[in-house]
Amino acid sequence: MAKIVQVAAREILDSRGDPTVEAKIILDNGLMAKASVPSGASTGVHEAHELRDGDLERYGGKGVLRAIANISEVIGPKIIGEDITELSKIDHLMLELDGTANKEKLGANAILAISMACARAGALATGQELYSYLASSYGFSTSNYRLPIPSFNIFNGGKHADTNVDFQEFMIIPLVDTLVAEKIRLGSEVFQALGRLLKDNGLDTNLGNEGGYAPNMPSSETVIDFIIKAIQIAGYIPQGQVGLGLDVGSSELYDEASGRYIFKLDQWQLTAAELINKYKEWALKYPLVSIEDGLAEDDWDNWQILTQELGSQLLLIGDDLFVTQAERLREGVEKKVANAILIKLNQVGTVSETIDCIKLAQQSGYKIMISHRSGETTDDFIADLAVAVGAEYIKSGSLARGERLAKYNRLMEIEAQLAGKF
Ligand code: 2PG
Ligand code: MG
Repeated sequence: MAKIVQVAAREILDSRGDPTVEAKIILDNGLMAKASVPSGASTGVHEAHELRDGDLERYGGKGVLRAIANISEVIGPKIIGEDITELSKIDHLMLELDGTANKEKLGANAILAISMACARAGALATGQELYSYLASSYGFSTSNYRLPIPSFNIFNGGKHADTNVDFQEFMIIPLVDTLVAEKIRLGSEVFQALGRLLKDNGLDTNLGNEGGYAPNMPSSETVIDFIIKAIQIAGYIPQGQVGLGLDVGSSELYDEASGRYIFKLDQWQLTAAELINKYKEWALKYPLVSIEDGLAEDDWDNWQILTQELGSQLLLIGDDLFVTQAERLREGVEKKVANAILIKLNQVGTVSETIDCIKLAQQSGYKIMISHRSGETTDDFIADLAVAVGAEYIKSGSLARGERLAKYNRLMEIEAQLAGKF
């Protein structure tokens, strides 16, 4: 089998113009694969460590030259000569080299770039598509692929926009049982309708970090009202054909001192119990399907109550809560907290650990939503990952901006390939 002969890395820029890591693996058969890693804005405190230079002379301290050096000087020499199909072993070697609990020595950005590039190189070396290679390498079905339902973030707020909207993401979720390409068409048509509607109402149609519209708004509820109207204008039926998803990003809104969730725009200062009541009210009033990070990352007790109250009705997705780490998820399963998990490769830092977490979630009956980050590259790895593991959902932002569409376009490519059409 092919062996690694060369490992390289460089600093590239992500969709916010901040530096990030791209890695390259060259094999002894001459094949080459690359991968690049994303970066979050509303990061959970329990995420793996993203190594940045801190040298204020370059990129305001956000450079990643130390992570790059760790790849060429530390990781490279260790993995050169390894069989490329031994992905778990390579990931394990990097964990050993790092030796810390949260990858702060080498950086999760350095480790993940190599982990992903190795997966890609392995797929090339074995003549497979990445989704099929990931599925077979990690023991998932390679005959019954399921394409994930996209959750499109068409309105951006919170840390992803410099506006007055506190909720981070307002998503539309196609509920019709059809091709992924048709779900993407639906998403695009609603997105375009929302743009026209905002414009007709004198509102700004500039885009936020994830490609959704990001105007200032009179209240959080008016955002939902506009979206529902856009669904109808585009010719679809809210609830019947399209549901709504929210990422509250509530860890960012939680005030430690008062124990309250502060929503400035709506002038709410809510206890967890009051916020849960708000969600219950909205679940009755709106075609709500999912709430992500409805409560803060360490508010386990209230998460339990939220799950008891709404878990049978809604997808309650843990993002900052679980940070794609099996340990945190295990605690959640024991405490009966949430019923779905957001999966972000860079929250944990290797492909193998990501897959371990996905397997634990699946065994525990949790639904999977594979996710991008707010700072992205055009790398479309997560589309293949979602198909490989049979994830129920994927989110990759809106229906605009190349780095968001790279993932949706790849999903459509996979769908066409599986149908023998491309
Ligand atoms: C989230 C993500 C992606 P960020 O909170 O779910 O949408 O945002 O990458 O900023 O953490
Ligand atoms: Mg989130």
